Amino acid sequence: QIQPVAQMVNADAIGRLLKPRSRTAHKGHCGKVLLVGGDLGFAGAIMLASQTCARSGAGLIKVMTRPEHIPALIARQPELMAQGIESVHQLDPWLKWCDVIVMGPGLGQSGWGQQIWQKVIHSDKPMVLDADALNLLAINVDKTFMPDKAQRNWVLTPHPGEAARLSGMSVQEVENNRLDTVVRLSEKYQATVLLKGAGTLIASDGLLSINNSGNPGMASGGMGDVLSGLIGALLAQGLSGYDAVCLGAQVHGLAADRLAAHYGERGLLASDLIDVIRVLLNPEC
Ligand code: NPW
Ligand code: AMP
Ligand code: MG
Repeated sequence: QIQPVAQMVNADAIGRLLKPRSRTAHKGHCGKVLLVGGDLGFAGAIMLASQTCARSGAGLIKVMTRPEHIPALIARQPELMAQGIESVHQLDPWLKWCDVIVMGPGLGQSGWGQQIWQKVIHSDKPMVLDADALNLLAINVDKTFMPDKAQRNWVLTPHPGEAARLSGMSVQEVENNRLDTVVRLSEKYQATVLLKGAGTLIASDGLLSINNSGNPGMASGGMGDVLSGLIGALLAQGLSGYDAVCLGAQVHGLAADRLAAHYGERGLLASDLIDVIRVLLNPEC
């Protein structure tokens, strides 16, 4: 099979894909995002995704997580509408309300996470699936659930470990066949797929890109959670899955590159990226 030729994503994508807001914009026009995740022990993952989503320009953000995390979440970012999930039925009105869903950061794979996953995965809204939402997809997809083609406005953002679970290969096999893996996953799930790591690859319906930004300072916990919130915000602002993922990967890596240039790679934290992402998404400043 002939592989498509990979295009390079570069910083030109920012000005090309992000248009200035209309003078009459209001919060309802800038995208409503529902973020779901954060099992016990993983509050930070859903916080990072939600905060990044807010700083990346989404108009309204609803975060649904473990009830225990709500006070910390609101204390850190009061603009978020945060609610604890005690019953999956609480998700119903918000699944209708939102324009875009981000599911997975810190979701876990316990009964709590599994029940939520089973509910949310049937939504027909554009959806970023990351972290445990991918692990649960890998477990469930062949047995119980495969969405209709028409529903597949999905973005999958696996690291090589998650890609290995999704494809039934070892991590080493994924790393030795990165290009082939990302294309196959995109075909298998009829989705836009971003395969993380140095030289992040993005595949979608015959399109293939490689991202040139980012550095080894990003090898620290929470970086992927920031990326999922960023991509969710870009989707909510009207970008296609492929554009949102290419732009998101570029900006995510560029933010890390700017910080590494000032402070070095060692000790770079995912939360450091958030304010820099905001600056990069406003190139007129
Ligand atoms: P190895 O053996 O280490 O080389 P998991 P996770 C492999 C949440 N988080 N290249 C790795 O391989 C997430 O959102 C919460 C190659 C190992 O086999 C998830 O919900 C945080 N291999 C949950 O934790 C901050 C790679 O994959 C496996 C690879 C679990 O997510 C952290 C490890 O991956 C985290 O985001 C790479 N680049 N990356 C918080 N503050 O709340 C990974 N592997 O088992 O999917 O664990 O990614 O930490
Ligand atoms: P996750 O493993 O989900 O936390 O995601 C890690 C994020 O950091 C992904 O976007 C990776 O592409 C990025 N990343 C990690 N290590 C590197 C590296 N050495 N070079 C470039 N990007 C990296
Ligand atoms: Mg991750």
